Amino acid sequence: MTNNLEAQLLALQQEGEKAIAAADTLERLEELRVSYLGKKGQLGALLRSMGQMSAEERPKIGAIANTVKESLQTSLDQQRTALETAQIRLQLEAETLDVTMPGIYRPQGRIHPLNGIIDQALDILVGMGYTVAQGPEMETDYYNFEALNTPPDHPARDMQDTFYLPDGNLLRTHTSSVQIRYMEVEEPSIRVVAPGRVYRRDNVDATHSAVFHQIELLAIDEGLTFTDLKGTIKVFLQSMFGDLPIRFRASYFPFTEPSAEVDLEWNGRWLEVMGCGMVDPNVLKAVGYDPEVYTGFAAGFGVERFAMVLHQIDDIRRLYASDLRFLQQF
Ligand code: 2NM
Repeated sequence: MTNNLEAQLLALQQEGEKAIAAADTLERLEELRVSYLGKKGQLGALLRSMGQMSAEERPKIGAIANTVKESLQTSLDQQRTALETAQIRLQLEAETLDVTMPGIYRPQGRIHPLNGIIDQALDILVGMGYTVAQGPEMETDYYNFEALNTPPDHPARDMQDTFYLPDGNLLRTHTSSVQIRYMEVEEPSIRVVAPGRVYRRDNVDATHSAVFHQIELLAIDEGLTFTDLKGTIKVFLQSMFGDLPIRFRASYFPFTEPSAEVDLEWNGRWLEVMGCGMVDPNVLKAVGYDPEVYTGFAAGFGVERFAMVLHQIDDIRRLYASDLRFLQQF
């Protein structure tokens, strides 16, 4: 009886230690603990049969049972530590970060000088209450010329000759066409600024490009005068170029009367930087405004010219060449 129980206990220990050593997950290890040492486990089941033993056998078997229990518990603890260590090692290997690896080179981007000028000008004008408007680069003859007091036989069409498309449409020569579209859908008072790409049939050289950028501003209201035009342009140019002298020189545009060129004194020379004028009554009539009630002023300038003056760029073509050695200077 005693020998049998003793043999069973030792067999349980052997079998248990083998199973524990073979356990490859913490879950499996916990199953084994419950199976051998748990309340309803195999060791407990064997000990319950001690009840039938004699008084002198009991302590001996009890001592053996304790050894078995401690031995199994030690094996469980060791295997748990081994499994946990292995798990941490795997995790560390998977999450390795090599801080000595070379970085990925990402060149620093920059705002193109033309976009820089556009941003700056729009910031100033929006600050003065103007709304930014855009329109199509492909236009009808009406929006680019007719509505701007420039009928088909007008001599100004030569000066601004453009690219005509097979369907009779054309590439806009100024963003005034955007102003016409804006006035058609809005009522005074109007404060609008139209930046955008424009086209001229020009021979390309250091100061001319067939495609360039313009910003035009327009104000329509009751009682606007040439004085309002002068004040607006003075504030705008001084915000762009600093507090420099400016002068107005009489000029001509089909869509304004009177018209003027604005010169800026820059490095001791008078430099022509803008065109402007009071909106011609014919333009107001074309968009359905009563010229007896409303007056307005408009002005426009070339973005490339501003960029060339402000950044001392000698050739307009540099602005389109996408040469990083040039662009990285700004
Ligand atoms: C300029 C010069 C003078 C102008 C006129 C208009 C409109 F639509 F109201 F008639 N918009 N822009 C204008 C007038 C533009 O640029 C040199």
